[in-house]
Amino acid sequence: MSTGFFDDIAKIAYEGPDSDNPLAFRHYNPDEKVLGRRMEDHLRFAVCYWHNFVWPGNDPFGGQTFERPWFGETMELARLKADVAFEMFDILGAPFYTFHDHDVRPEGETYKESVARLDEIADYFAGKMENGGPKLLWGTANLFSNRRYMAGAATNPNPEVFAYAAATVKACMDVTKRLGGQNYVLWGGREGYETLLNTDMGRELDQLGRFLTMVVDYKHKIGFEGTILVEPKPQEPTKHQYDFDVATVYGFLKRYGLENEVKVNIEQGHAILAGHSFEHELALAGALGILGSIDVNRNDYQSGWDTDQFPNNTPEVALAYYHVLQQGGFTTGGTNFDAKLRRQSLDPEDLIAAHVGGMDVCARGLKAAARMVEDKALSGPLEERYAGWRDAEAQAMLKGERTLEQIADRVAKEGIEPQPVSGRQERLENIVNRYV
Ligand code: XLS
Ligand code: NI
Ligand code: NI
Repeated sequence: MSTGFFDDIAKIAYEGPDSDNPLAFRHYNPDEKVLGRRMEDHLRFAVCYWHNFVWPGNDPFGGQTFERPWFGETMELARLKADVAFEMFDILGAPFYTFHDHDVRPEGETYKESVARLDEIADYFAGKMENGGPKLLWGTANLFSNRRYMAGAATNPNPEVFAYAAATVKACMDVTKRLGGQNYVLWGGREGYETLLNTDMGRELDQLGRFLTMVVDYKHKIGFEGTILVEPKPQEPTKHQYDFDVATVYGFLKRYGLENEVKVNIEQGHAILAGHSFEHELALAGALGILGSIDVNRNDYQSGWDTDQFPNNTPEVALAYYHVLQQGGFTTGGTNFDAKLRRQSLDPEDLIAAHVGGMDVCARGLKAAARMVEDKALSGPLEERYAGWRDAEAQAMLKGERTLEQIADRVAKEGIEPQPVSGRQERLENIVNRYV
């Protein structure tokens, strides 16, 4: 039986670009083939639990603005929340969802009670996931909201907090595996510092390295086939977060020997906070072989906060998917809407409209990116730019078959004097604009 929360909003259908129905897809057409793969299988959309069903609309200057019938700390309300959530996944035709333990059940008085409640709600989810229901893109543990984590989880100066966090992650991995989750995410919300005056950075990094190593060991022990993903973010809530950006995470993984075990979940807003573009982070992760999944959203470019708005900039999204496609597309990863309404958007319909718009922008971006791939619009010029490296002598230098002295001899003997060529940036920008 329906909860009635979404009233008479019907399942969203694809109606094509000319439709004037505010609750229809104009671009997202799940079965349409893009580069030989169904659009739904390319984009692998996930709806997140926390922004939609947990956040009350507060900001630093004001409290709750949303009034939702499931707000409250009982298991009965947690089931009502699940009923509404799965109704929304169904209305949107979202193939996946994501959650933190903290989002889906009230925390218990003890660790044991919290785990029992998580297990109970996971059973409830399992029932809703049967018969073609949505799948779990990833699960994660909230290791940042409770005051016990104020000085970090794995990086806490108190080993009891480290142990509590480890126990909590174990329980969340168990549930993620049981629900067939395709990834497990670790975002280190408070794994960082507020001030170096009370922080031993080397020690904290070693704690984090140990923690992640145990997560990987446990994944293998229980035969979890999903991918372990770390989600970089430079700051907020801490002043400095250890998983600053893709480059920093890669260095960290290398140091602890985890670079073949762990990939990254890259979020647009976090890239911006780190002073990068989204495509910078995606291209770098691709180059390093650790691109796993994306959290799509957008930050306000003036405010400087992680505003988690729904994506609405097609050219930006197109370049993001271009880099995803360059990596062969998603395998276990997908497109998670880590995005929330503005606090004045009170209506149930706002929740649906926000996702419909976001899904359409992503679909448009994907289609534009696919056409650029097909036409070799960017890869052609790129190949040409590096064409000199195909030369046998150039290859010999790269393979380590030449020394500095040998190269110096050749440059002198052949009288090599390199001539600069145009980088053609504006011409390439014009090309991209023809597609988006
Ligand atoms: C917060 C993060 C968080 C993760 C999951 O900024 O984006 O929502 O995606 O813990
Ligand atoms: Ni975020
Ligand atoms: Ni995120």
